[in-house]
Amino acid sequence: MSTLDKYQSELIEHGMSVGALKFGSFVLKSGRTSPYFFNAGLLADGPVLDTLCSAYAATIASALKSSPGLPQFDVLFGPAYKGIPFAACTALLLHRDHGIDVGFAYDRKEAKDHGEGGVMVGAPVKGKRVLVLDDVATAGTAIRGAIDVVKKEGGEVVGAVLLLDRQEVGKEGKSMIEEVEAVLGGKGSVPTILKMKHLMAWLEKHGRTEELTSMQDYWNQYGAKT
Ligand code: OMP
Repeated sequence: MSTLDKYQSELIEHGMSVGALKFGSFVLKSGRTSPYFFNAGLLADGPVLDTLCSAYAATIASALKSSPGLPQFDVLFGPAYKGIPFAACTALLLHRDHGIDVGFAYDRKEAKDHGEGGVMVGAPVKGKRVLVLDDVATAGTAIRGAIDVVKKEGGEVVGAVLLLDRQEVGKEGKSMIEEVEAVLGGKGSVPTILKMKHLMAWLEKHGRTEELTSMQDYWNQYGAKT
């Protein structure tokens, strides 16, 4: 069982207190029926944004120092809609708490056909090294979509940072995280704040046996075994 850092427990507990992390039965985008769901859109007050974006910033800062880890980057890209406030707050905290100064950018879901036009807002990504910041990844479809948006705009995606890696099988039948790392900078290019195993460790620590058993069953079916 994974060990939990204090900030990971805080994020899990804060997520549960605002209803963002729920246990039950949920049909996912991939069609899988999951015993839990993390709706990052509900991480929407000052204290929880502080907990979350401090964790994103610390995860990025630590991955930049690790080997294999994240290469240097110029722009943090938060895909619409949920990624937008998270990328903005994380860019601020990277500057304030870690002395790392980067731009931030996001896309529009519908391209603007007047004024400056286009789908991108914020720091230009063309010719820049970009780190994609996303919330939850299951089969990897959403994160790949975000990577494609940046590439189409001429940015070089050097890595991605996730709130939650659900540690599941990806679109190619391998571990989702390995599949995404393979299209980016290889091992270490997709650091994450939480993994499914951290949620299971939390459930075990708090004696929530029934939920833990459902999680284990789900992992046996869809978990990445590599
Ligand atoms: P994939 O595109 O399969 O990786 O699923 C990730 C997306 O599914 C996220 O961007 C969310 O839209 C949604 N999702 C969650 O937000 N939380 C979950 O716990 C699970 C999913 C999901 O549907 O898999």
